[in-house]
Amino acid sequence: MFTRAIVKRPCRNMINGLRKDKSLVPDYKTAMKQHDAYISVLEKCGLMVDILDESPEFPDSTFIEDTAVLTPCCAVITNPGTESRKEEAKEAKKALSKYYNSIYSIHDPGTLDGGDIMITRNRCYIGLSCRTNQEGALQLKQILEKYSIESYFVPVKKSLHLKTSVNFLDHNTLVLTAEFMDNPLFSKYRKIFIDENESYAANSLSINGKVIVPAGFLSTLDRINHAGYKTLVADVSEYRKLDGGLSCLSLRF
Ligand code: CIR
Repeated sequence: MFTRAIVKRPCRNMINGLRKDKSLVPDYKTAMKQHDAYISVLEKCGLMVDILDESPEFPDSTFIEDTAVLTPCCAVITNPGTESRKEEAKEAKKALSKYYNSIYSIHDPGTLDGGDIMITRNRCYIGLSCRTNQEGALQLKQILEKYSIESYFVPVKKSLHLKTSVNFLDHNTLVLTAEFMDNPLFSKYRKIFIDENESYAANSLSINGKVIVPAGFLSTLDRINHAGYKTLVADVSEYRKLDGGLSCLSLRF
């Protein structure tokens, strides 16, 4: 069970955020409305939400998931794998020190983004991506070993992050795209396959028995409902323009 979440307000400077497709420009006002609605959905899942103020100097800082990895036993502050985002992690440390006694950090030459970390009941899958390198993954593995959490490294070739394309729901189930469908590391899970044209919805977010699905992906919504989950929908179209999904907008613990 999760009881809390931390989110961070987007800033007007989000239009300068990192993204693959520079022709897509988020609308700040719409993004703010979507952020309010996202917070309400987290509250509907039973979470108390801390809201951090915007940081205009960091256009991508609303994607707070990338700055920390949270487990019931400890928090790990990341070392984001892109220069413009490194400083964001400092604020995460401050915000989490209220709630965690054991806080670790990933250090250079290791880099790691929270979007590459998928935690199931007692396992941690670490995506080796353009943001998370082998050294960062090894540092996290060593920290989590102290808490009997086993780590598995997953090469990520097509997606920005691991959780762009695979996410853990309760009941031993993954939602995933073709990129990971046949990966032997995931063979023991029940799988909900996400079609290529809805691949963005592989970043659906499971919280306390409910699954939040991004708005506009009806086939995925149907499949998750059919698999027996209660679903909620949140529109995050403006964050999608910056290659961010539902999970990146919060830290949950
Ligand atoms: C970035 O490229 O870092 C941001 N524009 C998007 C980060 C998305 N984060 C995530 O998927 N965990």
